[in-house]
Order: sequence, then C-alpha cells, then structure tokens
Amino acid sequence: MTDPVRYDREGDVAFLTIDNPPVNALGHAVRAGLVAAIERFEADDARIAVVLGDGRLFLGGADISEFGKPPRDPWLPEVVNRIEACTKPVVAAIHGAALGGGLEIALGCHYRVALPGTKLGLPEVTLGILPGAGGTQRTPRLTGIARALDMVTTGAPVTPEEALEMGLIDRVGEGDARAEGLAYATELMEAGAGPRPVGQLPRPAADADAVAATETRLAKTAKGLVAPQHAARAVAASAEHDIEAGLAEERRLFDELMRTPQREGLIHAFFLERKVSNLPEIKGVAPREIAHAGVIGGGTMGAGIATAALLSGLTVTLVERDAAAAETARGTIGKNLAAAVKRGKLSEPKRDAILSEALKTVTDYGALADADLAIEAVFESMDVKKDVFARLDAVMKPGAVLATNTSYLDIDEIAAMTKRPADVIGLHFFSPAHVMKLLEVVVADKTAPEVTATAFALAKRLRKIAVRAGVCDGFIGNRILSHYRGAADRLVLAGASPYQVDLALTEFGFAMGPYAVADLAGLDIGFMTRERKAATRDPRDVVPTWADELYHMGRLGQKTGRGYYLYAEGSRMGEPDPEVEALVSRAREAAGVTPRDFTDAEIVRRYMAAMVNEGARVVDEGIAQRPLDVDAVKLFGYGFPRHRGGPMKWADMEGLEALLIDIRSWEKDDPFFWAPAPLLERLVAENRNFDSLNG
Ligand code: 3H9
Repeated sequence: MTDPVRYDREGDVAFLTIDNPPVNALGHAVRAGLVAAIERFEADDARIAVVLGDGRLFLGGADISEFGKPPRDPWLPEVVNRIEACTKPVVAAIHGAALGGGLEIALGCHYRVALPGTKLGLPEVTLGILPGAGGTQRTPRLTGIARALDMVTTGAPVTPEEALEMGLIDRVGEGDARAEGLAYATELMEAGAGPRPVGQLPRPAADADAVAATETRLAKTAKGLVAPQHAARAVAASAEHDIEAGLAEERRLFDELMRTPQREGLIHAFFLERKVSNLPEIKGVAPREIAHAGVIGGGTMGAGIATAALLSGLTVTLVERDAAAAETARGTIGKNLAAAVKRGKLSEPKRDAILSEALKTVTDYGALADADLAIEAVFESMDVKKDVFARLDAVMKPGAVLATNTSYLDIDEIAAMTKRPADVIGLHFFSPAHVMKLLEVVVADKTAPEVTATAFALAKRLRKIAVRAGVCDGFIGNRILSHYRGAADRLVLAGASPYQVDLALTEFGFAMGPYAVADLAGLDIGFMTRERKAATRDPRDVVPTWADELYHMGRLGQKTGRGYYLYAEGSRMGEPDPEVEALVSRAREAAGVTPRDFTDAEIVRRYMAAMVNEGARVVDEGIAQRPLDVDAVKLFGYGFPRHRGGPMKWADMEGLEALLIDIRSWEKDDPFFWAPAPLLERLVAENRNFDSLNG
C-alpha cells in the first residue's frame, strides 16, 4: 500500500502530499499521516510546508464510509487544530475540489492558493451533518457571518474567484498545484511570513439580519430538515464565543446531527447514487458509440427526450406522423431549450446552433438509416409500438440500439417484432424528460449486455441516474406506485379524507401527496390505467369508484380547474372541495363501510408499508436487482424525500420485524392486499435487513 501522506522537500519547502484515491477522503490513515507529516516538518529544517492533494483533486472531505463506525483518533478537528498550531507556516495549494473536511484542512493551513475551476465548498448539510472540523467557526472569521451562512446552509460550492473576493483564500493561481504552492511558499519565505492561524483572528461581527434572512429562507427551502438549521446556529455561535467555545458548540451540534436518521438517510442516498450503476453484468463491457439519436414521437415525452439528447451534444432526428406534428415538436423543443437558456444552462448562440444544425424533424423513418439509437415515445399501445418497431427494424443499420420508452408494456413482446431482439431495450424516461433525473433501463430477456452498457453510458451522458429494471407491468417504479396508491385508496375508503392523506404524506416529506399528484398528472391517466387492468383485476381488489366518478364528471385535475381539489384560475395550489368528500362518503356507504378516523402516523405507516412490501416483491422477483435500486427509483423519479434514504432504507431504519407485525395485523382484515412479501418474512426470520442485500 502506498503512503497516504508523502513527505518530500524542494530546498526549504516541505511538501505534504495526500494520496488516497479516488477523492483523497480523510480516512483514518490520512489523518494520522497528516499529523505525523506536520510533526516531521516541525522537526526538520524546512522553513515552510505546502499541503497538496495527489490526483484530480485536493481533498473530497471526511471519509463518509467511516460515519456510524466507532471513531478513531486523531479526529479531523484535532488534525486541523494541529496544522493550525504548527510553529512554521503552512500553505494549502488547492486544485479540483476542497470539500467539507477538505476545505476545513485548508482553513487550518495559514495561507491558501487555489487553481481556477476548483470547487470550494462545505456540502455537509447535503449529508445531514454540518462542517465539524472548525468550518463553521473559521469560515465566518474570514468571510463574515452572511457569506458563511450561505455556504454552510446551502452546501453550494464557490469558485476560487468568489472565494478570493470573500476572503476565504489568498490568491488564485494557475497551472499546476505543486508549482503554484512552491512559488507562493517561496514568496512567503522571502517576505519572512510566519504562521497565520485563522482561529486566532477576532470573532466575526454578529449579523442578526443575515441570521434572520437565513431562517426565513430555510423555512421555505429546507422544511423538515435538521442539518441546515443546526449549521446556521453553529455559524451564528462564532460571533458569540471565542474559538474554543465556538468549536465546542460546533462539536455539540455536529454530534446531535450524527445521531439523526436524516443523516443516515442522506448518506445512504449519496452512496446509492453512485452504486446504482455498478452492475456485474456490464463490468468491462464496452458500450456502443452513440452520436446520432432518433426519437419517434414528438409529444411532451418525445420532445423532452430529444431536448435531453440535444443538450448532451447528440445529433437528433425526430420522426413524427406528418409535417404539422413535426413542426409542433420542433416548437416544443425550442421552448424547452429557451427555458435552458433562461436558467443559464445554455448560451443563445448554442441554442440557435442546436436548432439549426443538430435537430432534424422529419416524417420519414428512412432518415434514421444512419442513427446509432432510436427511442420510441409514441402512444402507449402494443399495436402502435409493434408497428413502430417493425419500421425501425427495416431501416436502422446493424448494431443500432432500438429503445422503447413504454412505461408498462411487455418489452419482450415488442422485441420479438424485430429480427434483432438483442438490440432492443427499454429506456423509461420520466416527464419532463429533460429535467427528471431518473432513467429506468429495462433489460428484456434477449437484450445483449453491450446494449445495457450502452444505455448506462447514455444515461451518464444525459446526466441521469440509470436504474436497471426487469420486465413486468410498470417495471420498478410504476408497479410499486400502483400498490401504494392502492393503500391510499383503501385508507380513503376506510375513512381518511384524501386531503388528510396528502397532508400526512407532505409532512412526512413528499413534495406532494398522491391525490395532488393525481390532479397534476390528470385523472384520465388513472382512469385509463384502471380500465386497462380491469380484465385481469382480482375481484378482491378495491376500486376507487369515486375517482371514476370524478373522471366522468370531467373533473380531470389541474387542467380542468377541478379534480380532487379546486383550482382558482391560473393557480396550481388547490383547495379541498366538500363535494369530493360527499362523493367519497357515498362510495363508503355503497361499499357498506363504516368510516373510522386515522392518525397521520397511521396513514404514513400503511402507505410506506405498502411501498416496502411491493418493493420487497420486486427485489425477490429480480425486477430490481437490489433494494437500493428500488430506493433510487423512488428518490429520483417519484419525489421520495431524500433525507429518508428511500423506502427500503426507511424500512431498515424502522425495523423490519415491527413492520411485518403491522402488515400481518392488517392482513387479518384485508388478506388480499396485505399478504406479506416472502422476502420480508425471510429477512425477519434470518434477522437481516434490506441493506444486507445491497452488496
Ligand atoms: C465532512 O467532510 C465532515 C467534516 O466536516 C467533519 C468531520 C468530523 N468519503 O462522486 P464520485 C467515493 S463530510 C468517502 O463518483 P466525482 C464515491 O462514493 C464530507 N467516499 O467522483 C465513489 O466511490 P465508488 C464532505 C467518497 O469525481 C468515489 O469516491 N464532502 C467521498 O464525480 C468517486 O466519487 C462531501 O460531501 C467521501 N467524502 O466527484 C463531498 N467522496 O467509486 C462528497 C466520494 O466506489 N463527494 N467518495 O462508487 C463528492 O461530492 C464527489 O465525490 C467529488 C468527486 C466532487 C469529491
């Protein structure tokens, strides 16, 4: 094993180079190595030290994988204090990124130079914690309270230029970090500069206005999250205490956060975002080259997919039925791109170039002859899709990938239409496709691993999170959705109002409850799904007859101004409607149900238990390969609150045994819906959790 902290000299300058790939995380060996290297520097005759990171960045922060394990000395705060207390000057030469504990190490150094393009940030709140190695006390001593509050409560990084302007660093260098560190250190030596500990600077002036503005902002943007509030309090404390007491207050708040389930959920989300594309079946498999993509169908979904592809630099040929539809699709893509320009994601000249050169809208499939990939996004009907695939099979070149964006149809059946089922795959985008992060990659029976690898590479290029799914009605996401929607309808039938259900779930952390979502999507969607499943529906299943009635009344949701909620002209915020409650009441009477009250906690528990129970089935059947794939789908495609980590992580944190006991108790009244998933029963019997299946 290589030394995690190397020590070498150039003349009077000592270099302490941290070498812990891939991101130089500050694990135990690095921390111990840094303290040893500082002591060696103090003991030898070097006059100044430069701290550097090897590889692509300076330091990625504390080693997150150590969280939750017993702490090992030296702790990061002690390492930072030790660097700061060094009797000779220490320079941080920063490139790539200095994040979290990485920036805190730099703040422990006496001088800081950063290369252009470096990200300097304290992203701890995104992991449910706060900067715990002095970041909340040293940052405001350099930048003032207001800027420090912004950095620690949003977690957003700043550029070296911004950092220089706010006093966080001393200069912006150029070229190579080691050369820049050497040049700066030499200058400092020549000027006779000594150590300059940030912790010894006077405490920052209190800034009640900035604190109040931050509280107001957090009440809106970070509702229900503990870490941003704690981080703000720690920064405010820097103006009230000397450095020792301020650091102690930071420690106290940090320790509190380390014990929260939010921290556990957010760190789970961090790792699963990276693990989800780690699939044995595509390890070492080279993806096919994709430069030119075809999109069939230019509705909202097709235009969104085309927009995402264009924004990633692909050439796109969009095929529509007729010239008018092709023109409409071009208009939609133009609007999507205009929105990207407005958000600063795209320049106007680039937008113009995309529209005039990279995008072709046509009516002839023949234009796809040299496309490397085609994504079909036409009407959800097996016959229509089969027709499209037969045409694609006829025109596309050998080796091209043929993808369908179906959200529930049998992809094996679609693939069988072609002479090349190995090239067929599902790419299930979520609307709006150029915005939503999730891409379900649906691998059919005959899909070649190379095609799966191509889909994952494409997702990366489109900046999406790809999750592998198997073929079944609804794949991972919609299949589980239809089950917990069923739980919500059962709650309503039994006595809860749709408004209470929505409120309980938004309090839990969902951006919207299921009935507000139904209004947004359109009640016709749910109605059509029920119609489609009617022929195969089990007679014991509950049908939300009130939802059918709303549909027949033309109450289709936001688009008609009325659905479950009433919407004032132009408003997306609905008001509850007593007429809907009366409708539900009549449905209960017709079903012979005596309504009862539910607590919000009971509502959440049943809704979540239904999600987990079906999630367990989906894993058991191999539709999702691991519980973390279910978590990823719900987090990135269905508005699941990130700080809860995903449904399967939530279940692990709640305890599987207690959840199974509840499910069994509900099974007595409704054995059809609440039959426990065999995987859940097995895990409880073996005293294991879902995470034990994540590998
Ligand atoms: C902290 O510092 C707390 C302190 O204030 C107080 C302590 C007392 N630890 O993202 P990538 C892994 S909290 C462990 O794909 P990129 C990652 O899982 C920390 N592992 O690369 C992946 O593993 P694998 C504050 C980490 O180039 C691999 O490295 N810091 C860590 O796209 C590559 O990662 C942060 O929150 C870590 N800190 O982006 C920064 N970071 O290959 C978190 C990454 O097995 N990190 N890994 O899948 C990042 O934002 C990005 O990783 C970074 C590189 C921008 C650094």
